[in-house]
Order: sequence, then structure tokens, then C-alpha cells
Amino acid sequence: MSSAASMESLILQLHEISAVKFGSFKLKSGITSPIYIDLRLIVSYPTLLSQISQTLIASLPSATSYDVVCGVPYTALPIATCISTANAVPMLMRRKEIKDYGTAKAIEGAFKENQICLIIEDLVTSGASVLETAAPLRAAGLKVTDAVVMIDREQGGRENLAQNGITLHSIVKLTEMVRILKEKGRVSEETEGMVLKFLEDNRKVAVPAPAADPRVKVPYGDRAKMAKNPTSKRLFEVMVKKESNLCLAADVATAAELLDIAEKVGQEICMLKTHVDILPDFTPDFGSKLREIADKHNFLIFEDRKFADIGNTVTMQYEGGIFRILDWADIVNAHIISGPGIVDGLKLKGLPRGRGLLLLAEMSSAGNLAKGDYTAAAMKIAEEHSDFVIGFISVNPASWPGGPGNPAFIHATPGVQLVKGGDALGQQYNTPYSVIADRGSDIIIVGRGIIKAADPAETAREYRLQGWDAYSINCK
Ligand code: 5BU
Repeated sequence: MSSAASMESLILQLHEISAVKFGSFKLKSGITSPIYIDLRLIVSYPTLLSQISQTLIASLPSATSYDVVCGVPYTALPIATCISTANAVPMLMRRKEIKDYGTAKAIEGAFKENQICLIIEDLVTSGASVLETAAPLRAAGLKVTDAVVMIDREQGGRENLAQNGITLHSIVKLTEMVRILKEKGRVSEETEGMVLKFLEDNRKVAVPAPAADPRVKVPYGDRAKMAKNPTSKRLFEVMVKKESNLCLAADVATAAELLDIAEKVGQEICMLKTHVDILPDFTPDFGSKLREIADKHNFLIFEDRKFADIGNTVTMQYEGGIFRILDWADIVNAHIISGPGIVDGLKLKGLPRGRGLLLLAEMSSAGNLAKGDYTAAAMKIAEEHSDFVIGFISVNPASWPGGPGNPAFIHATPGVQLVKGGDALGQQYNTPYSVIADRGSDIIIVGRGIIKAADPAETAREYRLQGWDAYSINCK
């Protein structure tokens, strides 16, 4: 069959199964359309499905090259599957909803960086769905240059995709399809006229602005000016001055060792993170000694206390006890499990001293429950207390709806080593580049990667350079 004949046969079959209907239909956008196309039905007609798949591939110019295919979920998934099996070309799948931010993969399947992925779609209107699928494929390192679609509604999709570096190939344009159906006596001239007028009136459908690319960094220096909290401002400034987005997690055996390593790596870091309750030789002057080193090397002190109680209790835990955290830590962090009262409690003590708070929006350990709505709640509480909350402990803010969000907030990410992996107790590691460049974070928090190294100072320098490079090359 010639390609024109096979295209005609497809169109007539789609009309027969009512995948293309004429009448009066209210579309998702609210406008009323005289034509309605629903290609989800084709899964019930396997011969037609396979014919569509073959015609799609045949419609590509012979020079089009690709290594893998990916269907836009959901309607095009079975089409992509058919193309994959019939042509022995591997397929990828994009997850439509990534609920498990941080750990779930956006793209399923095996691929290598720089492979070319052809996008398969049933129907293109503005091109927004194709762009939504192209973004995570590109973020994962694949190249997306072409998309092939059954029907082009001619409402701006081709142009919008071209602006994003994607050439659109279609089997048929909607106006052509209606003309063929009229010629074959399936629709009246009047209906054809109505559809053509509708298409003319709705020629350009606005594409929702693509989400800001989380890999493009607003310079830390600009963000220092946006920050409301003095500690947050200082942290951004220190980062710029020292060209460091490295925080050392100083999980060593004793206070003496902690002060020793702080002195050794002080030059390389913007922040030093403590767990003061693990130090057997803690003495009341620990805080002032650490502060002295922090002032000398210009870094901030973050006590990873993870407060989690009600507001009234945390005020006492923050200020009192033997550790007197409020006296020496610039920054502390808190879970939001107990609700926003915990922020009110800590703020009562911390804000008058100019301290800052990080909220635990995500965690790095396997199977943790800080995800989805919990993460979103942390963002909301942070916005409501932006004088005291300086940002988040996060793992993959690029995957949050809306990305890392307000640039006045800082994202600090634990679970970082030079090689991706984990430990025996659930810790999960990503590399400095992936944390800063791909996952949209600002600060890498590194513990054992540095303190267990043969030369911690030299290794800290290596982490600092990698973290800073990942930031600088993506800085706008
Ligand atoms: P590591 O040696 O680089 O795995 O140390 C990581 C540090 O970060 C350690 O002090 C943890 O307590 C801390 N951490 C974490 O690993 N994951 C989290 O989600 C949070 C803190 Br919050």
C-alpha cells in the first residue's frame, strides 16, 4: 500500500471505531470543539494499533537517527511498545507522577548518556506534553531531537517544539484528515467548514511556560541579597567568598578530634555540621572553642539536632541542657512532624540572636517517609516563616513540583560521596555533580567521604572543587 493509501485507510478506521467524532465537545481547556479525537481506544484494535505504529515509523525522513524510543504517557505507551518490538529498538518509559521525590527514577529503562531518544505521541496540540516528556529525558542525559505523532492539530505544536530543538513529524494534519473524511463521504461539507473555522480560530494554543530549569543557578551572591535572615545572608556570602558549597559533617569520635578536623579543613568549607550529642568529652567550653575556629576560617556552624517535639519543649532543648546549642550554633534543623508550632518555638529563642533554621523536607536514607505531601508542607511552613527558616535539608529539590522554589531559601543535601552508592544501614550517596547540577541543591554535606579519607584536608578540597564546578558551570 502506498503511504497515502495507508494513511487514508488509518483515518477511515479511526472514524469507524469512533476515535474521531464530530459534534459538540467541551474540551479540558473549556472551549467547545466540533471535533473530538480519542486515540486511547486503539488498544482494543490490535491490527489498527500495529498499522499506526508502522506508519509512524515509515513517516520519518530516512535520515532520522535514534537509539531508543519513548512514548508520551499514557495514550502513546502502547504505540511506542509496538514500535519497539516490531523494530527491535529499545524503549524507555517516563513516569508521569514522581511521588517519591528523591529516590524514584523519572525514566525507566536502560540507556547511556548522549543516546538519541525519539518521542512518540498520538496527537499534538500545543506540544506541551511532548516537552514535558523531553525535559526529564534530557535531564537524564539523553538527546531529544525528533518527535513523531499520528495527528498534528496545527495549533502551534510544530513551532513550539522547533523552538525547543525538536522537529515534529506527523502522519497527518487535522485539516487534511477532515478533508479526507469529507471526500470519502464520512462528514458533510458543512461539518468540514465548521471544523476548519474552529481550527483557524484556535490556531495558537498557549504553551504553559516550561518549568524553570533547576540546573540554571541564580548566583549565590544575588541570593544573599534576597535572604531575609542574617545567618542565611552570611552563609551565601561565605560561599561566594570561599568559592565553597561544601559542608563537612564532622561525625568524629571525640570533641578533641572534632576541633582538630575543623582546624584542618576549615579553609575548604562554608559550614561545619555537628552532632554534639555523640561527643563523650563534651565540655561547656566546646562551643566557644569551635566558634573561635569558625571565625578564624570563616565558616558557619550547623548543629544537626533534628528537633521534633512540640514548640514549648524545643525552646528548652534549644537553649538549655548541657549543650546550650543556641549559644554556639548558627543554624539548627527541625522535623515538621509536630506541625508549625516547632518553628514558632525555635524562632522565639533563635530569631533574637539572628540564628537560622533548616527544615527537613527530605532525607537521604532509604525508605524514609519525608516525601510528597510532607515535603510540600515543609515548603509551605518555610514560606510562612521566611524570617527564621533559611531553607531545607533536601535530596532532590529539582523534582519537587515547581523545583527548588524561592531562591532566598538554601538547599543542603546529605548523602554525598565521590561515587554513587550507600552504606550498610540505609544511607544513599549521590555525587557532588549530581546533587548540585541535576538535583538542584546548593550545599553538599559530606561526612565519611572526608573524615575517613587518608588526607581529609586534601579530600575536602577535592569535594569543594567538584561542588563549586557543578555550581559555576550552571550559573546564569
Ligand atoms: P555521611 O558520612 O556522609 O553519610 O554523613 C552524613 C551526615 O548527614 C550524617 O551526619 C547524618 O546524620 C546526616 N544526615 C544524613 O545523612 N541524611 C539526612 O537525611 C539527614 C542528615 Br537530615
